Formats: sequence, C-alpha cells, structure tokens
Amino acid sequence: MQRTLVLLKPDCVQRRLMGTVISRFEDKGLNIVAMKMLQVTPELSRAHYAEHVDKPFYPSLEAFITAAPVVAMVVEGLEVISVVRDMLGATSGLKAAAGTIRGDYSSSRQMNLVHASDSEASAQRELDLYFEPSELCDYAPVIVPYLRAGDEG
Ligand code: FUP
Repeated sequence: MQRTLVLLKPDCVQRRLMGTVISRFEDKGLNIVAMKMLQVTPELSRAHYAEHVDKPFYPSLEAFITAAPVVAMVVEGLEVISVVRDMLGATSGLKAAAGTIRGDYSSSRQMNLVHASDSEASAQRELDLYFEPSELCDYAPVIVPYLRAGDEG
C-alpha cells in the first residue's frame, strides 16, 4: 500500500472544483487518510518546488500557489502514486488527455488544478512538508472487499 501527497491548488479552490476533484479520487476507490486547508507561504512554496526555484517561471508559480488557500490531502491505495498521476494527466491542461482531471477542467500549464507526488521519494518528502505523522488516520474502508480481491494487496 502506498501513500501520496495531493494538493488542490488555489485555482481548484477558487473555481469551486474541490468537491468534483475529491469525488474523482473517492470514485476510483482510493482512501483519503488526511486532509486540511492551508495557506502556502513563500517559504513552503520554495521547499515544495525546490527543484524549480531557480527557473525563470518560479516567481510566477510562487505568486500563484500563495494567492489563495490550498487543500492538502494524503491519499492511500495500491500503486497510488502512479494511479493518481495518471488521473491528473499531463502537466499542462492544454496537453492532458480528455478524461483526466486536468484534461477535463484545465486549459493552462500553470493553473492545472492539482499537484500529486511523482515518485516514492517525493511522496515521502512532500508528506513530511505538509503533515505531522499524528495527522494521518489509519483506517480501512468497510467497502474494501468490494473494491479488490483479497490477493491483490
Ligand atoms: P507536475 O509534476 O505535473 O506538477 O509538473 P512540474 O513539476 O513539471 O511543474 C511544477 C509546476 O510548475 C506545475 F504545476 C506547472 C508549473 N509550471 C509553470 O508554471 N510554468 C512552466 O513553465 C512549467 C511548469
């Protein structure tokens, strides 16, 4: 079982798409084990986007991610890191396939609604940035026997 960090970005919050996006993850059978709304500070933005801080687009990215609250979630499931990345689609909403979250709701490279960790290492790093271990809820959804076979994990 894997966990990944998902952020509903300021455009998702402002466009009233939080419920729609959360429903996509619930409908897929994934398990949300932590969730909170917070304001990203410039300091948190620099830590989150450490690999992009020196890039020309970073100032605009920081202005965007700090402009309104975000919703941070920890989502759990089998192979959830790649499953959620596939559900989001390509980074730019202009390139993301129809049927993906970005493909269906975004027409922008920057305002692409949702962030999700792209590897086990970044998932661990990003989980630690946004959550204390005590904020994660350990529970098994009662519908698990109807989500997958017992030998699938
Ligand atoms: P992703 O892994 O899909 O979130 O995308 P990246 O790590 O490549 O980029 C991080 C964020 O920077 C993306 F949400 C989009 C944004 N970005 C820009 O705003 N401008 C650019 O030129 C490239 C990326």
